[in-house]
Amino acid sequence: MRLININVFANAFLAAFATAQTDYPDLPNNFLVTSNPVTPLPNGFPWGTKTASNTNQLTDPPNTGVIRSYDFTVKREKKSPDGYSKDVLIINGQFPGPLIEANWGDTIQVTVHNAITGPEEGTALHWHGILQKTSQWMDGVPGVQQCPIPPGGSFTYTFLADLYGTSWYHSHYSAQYAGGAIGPMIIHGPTHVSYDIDKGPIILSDWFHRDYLSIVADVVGTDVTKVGPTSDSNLIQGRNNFNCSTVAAGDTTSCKSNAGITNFRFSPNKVHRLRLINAGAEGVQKFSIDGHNLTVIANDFVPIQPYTTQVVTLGIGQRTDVLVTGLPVTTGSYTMRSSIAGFPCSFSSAPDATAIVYYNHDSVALGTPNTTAWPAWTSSVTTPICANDPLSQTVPYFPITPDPAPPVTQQIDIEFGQNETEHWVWTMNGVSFRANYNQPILLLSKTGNNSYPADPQWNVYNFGSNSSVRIHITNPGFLAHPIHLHGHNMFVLAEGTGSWDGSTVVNPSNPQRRDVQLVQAGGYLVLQLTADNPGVWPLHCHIAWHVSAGLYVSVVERPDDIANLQIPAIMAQTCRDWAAFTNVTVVDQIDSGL
Ligand SMILES: *[C@@H]1O[C@H](CO)[C@@H](O)[C@H](O)[C@H]1NC(C)=O
Ligand SMILES: *[C@@H]1O[C@H](CO)[C@@H](O)[C@H](O)[C@H]1NC(C)=O
Ligand SMILES: *[C@@H]1O[C@H](CO)[C@@H](O)[C@H](O)[C@H]1NC(C)=O
Ligand SMILES: *[C@@H]1O[C@H](CO)[C@@H](O)[C@H](O)[C@H]1NC(C)=O
Ligand SMILES: *[C@@H]1O[C@H](CO)[C@@H](O)[C@H](O)[C@H]1NC(C)=O
Ligand SMILES: *[C@@H]1O[C@H](CO)[C@@H](O)[C@H](O)[C@H]1NC(C)=O
Ligand SMILES: *[C@@H]1O[C@H](CO)[C@@H](O)[C@H](O)[C@H]1NC(C)=O
Ligand SMILES: [Cu+2]
Repeated sequence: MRLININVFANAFLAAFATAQTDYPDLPNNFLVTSNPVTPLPNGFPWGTKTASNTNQLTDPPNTGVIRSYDFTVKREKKSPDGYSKDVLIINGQFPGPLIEANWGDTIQVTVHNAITGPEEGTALHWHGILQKTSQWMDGVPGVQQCPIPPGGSFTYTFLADLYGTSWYHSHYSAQYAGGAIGPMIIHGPTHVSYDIDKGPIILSDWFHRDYLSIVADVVGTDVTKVGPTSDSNLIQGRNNFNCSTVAAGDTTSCKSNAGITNFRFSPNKVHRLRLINAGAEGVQKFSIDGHNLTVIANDFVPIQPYTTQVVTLGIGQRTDVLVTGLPVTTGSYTMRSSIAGFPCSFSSAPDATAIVYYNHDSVALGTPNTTAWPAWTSSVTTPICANDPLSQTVPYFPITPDPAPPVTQQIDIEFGQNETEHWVWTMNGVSFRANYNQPILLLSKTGNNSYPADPQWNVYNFGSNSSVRIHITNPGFLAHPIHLHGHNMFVLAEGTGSWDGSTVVNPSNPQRRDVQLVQAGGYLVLQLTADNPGVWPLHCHIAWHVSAGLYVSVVERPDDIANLQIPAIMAQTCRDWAAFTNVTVVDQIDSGL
C-alpha cells in the first residue's frame, strides 16, 4: 500500500483562530475530493462504490491509502471561554481543539506532544467511536491499551478512519478532558439524506471554573456534600456570556461579562447539516433552535432513518447529526439554545447556553434575537426526562441483526457508596475500577497474562472466544449515566425505567446501534456486542466524575487472538519511558486514572 501524505489545510486555516474560542468553517461537501490531487477517485468518491445502503461500515471500510497527519501540542494555559479566566488544557493553543477531518478509509495520524506543566502530568488521547479493528492498541486509554505519554514526551497515533460521520477526541487521562483537552473529528463518507450546507461540528459542553484535579479530589473524597460538583457555565462552540456578578465573594480571578457567543449563518430554504457533539464533563444537553425543526439523521457514527423533532437530547460523548431547513426569510436572527437538564440528569448553576442563527447579514453585528423557545424544549428543561429518544424511533439506516441468542449474558449493577477508607466511589458489580498506568491490560494480555483478577480493582470481564456478548446493566440509583463502549457500535436492545423483563428487544431485526447510550435513573440498559474485534475495550460511564470514581469495566475480547496481534514496539517503549518517569516522580493518582 502506498501512503500519500497530505497537509490538511484546515490546520493552517484554524491557526488563524488561536484564541480562547474556536470557529470551525463550514465544511465543503467535496472537501476530501478536491484536496486529494493524487489518487484517482473511483466512482467520483474516495470510498469508491460503497454507499450507506450497500455497505456494512462495521465490517467493510475502504482503505484509500491517504494519510491525514496532524501535530498536536497539549499544554496548560490561561483562557476564558465564557469570560472567566482559568487554567485550561489546550491543544495547539485552541479550546476546543483543532478539527480533525478525513475521508472514510483514510489513515489518521496524530503526533501528540505532552507539554503539560504546572503541574506536569501524563496524557493520552482517545479517538471516540473509532473501532480500531486493525490497531487495537491505538485507542488511547492509559492503563488499558497504552502507558501514558510522559511529560515532555511524544507519541504518534495511527489509525484507519473506519467509520464515517461526526465524532470527537479527548484526553482519557484522569479527568483532563473536563479541563479542556477535547476537539472534533469529522469523517466524510456516503450520505443517505441529501443536504446543501455542512455547518461542521457544533460542540456543546458544560464548563467548570475550578481546576479539574481539585474537582476530582472532591468527587472521590469523603464529604458526600461535594461528590456531585455543579458546573458553572454551559458553552456552545467554547463560548458563552458568563455573569461575572455571580462570582463568589473573595474570588479574585479576572472575569469579563459579555464575553461573546457564536453566530451561525443560515441560507434561506437551504438544508443545513449540524453535527452536534456533547463534549462536556457531566451535563446532559437539550438542544433546539427557535422556529426551526430538527431532522435527526445520525446518532454517533450510525446513520439512521430520519425523523423530525424540536429537541435533541445528548448525554456526554453522544453526537447527533441534524438537518435544518433555512426559513424562507432573508433577514432576522433566531436563538440556538442548549441547556443542561437538571435532576435526574445533571448539576448546574448556569445551565443555559445560546448562540445566534442569522440570515443574510454581511456582518455579525446582530441584534439579540427575540425569538421564543419551542414549548417542547421548555418542557424538556423544566421537567427533564433523562433518556435518549425512544429506541423505537431511532432505526439504523443500514440494518444489522444481532445474534438473537448470544452465548453469554453478563449482568452488571451500578452502585454508589463508600469504600473501606470512606471515600465515595461508583462501582460496577461492587468493584470500583482503578487503572495501573504502568501495566496496560492489553499489553499484559498480549504477553499471555490474563490473570489480574486476583486484584478486583482491575475490573476485567474476560469473555474468551464467545462470538457475541449481551450485557444487562441495572441502575437502581437516582442519576442517569451515559454508558460508552469502546471498539464497537453496540446494539442497544432495550432501555427503560424499572426492570427488564429478560426478553423484550426493541426492533430485534435492526436495533439501534451507537457508542454511547443513556441508562435511566432507576432503570436498565441491555447492550450486545459482536465479538469481531479482539482487544481490551472500556465499558464505562462517560461522566468524567463518575469514571474517575470507578464506574468502569474492561471487556477482554478473544484473548487467543490478542496473543497474535502485531503490536508495534513503540507501545512497549512508551511504557519504558513512563516507567523512567515514574521511577523518579511519584504520580499522585487520586482517582481511577481515567
Ligand atoms: C448577574 O448576577 C447578578 C447577581 O446575582 C444579578 O443581580 C444580575 O441581574 C445578573 N445579570 C444578568 C444579566 O442576569
Ligand atoms: C415542523 O414540523 C412540524 C411537524 O412535522 C410541521 O407541522 C411544521 O410545519 C414544521 N415547522 C417548520 C418551521 O418547519
Ligand atoms: C424582534 O421582533 C420584532 C417584531 O416581531 C422584529 O421586527 C425584529 O426584527 C426582531 N428582532 C430581531 C433581531 O430579529
Ligand atoms: C477508596 O477510594 C479512594 C478514591 O479512589 C482511593 O484513593 C482509596 O485508596 C480507596 N480505598 C481503598 C481501601 O481501596
Ligand atoms: C499478571 O499480571 C498481574 C498484574 O501485574 C500480576 O499481578 C500477575 O502476577 C501476573 N501473572 C503472571 C502469571 O505473570
Ligand atoms: C464465554 O464467557 C464466559 C464469561 O462470561 C466464560 O466463562 C466462557 O468461558 C466463555 N466461553 C468461551 C467459549 O470462551
Ligand atoms: C527504574 O529504577 C530501577 C532502580 O533504580 C532501575 O533498575 C530501572 O532500570 C529503572 N527503570 C527505568 C525504566 O528507568
Ligand atoms: Cu455516570
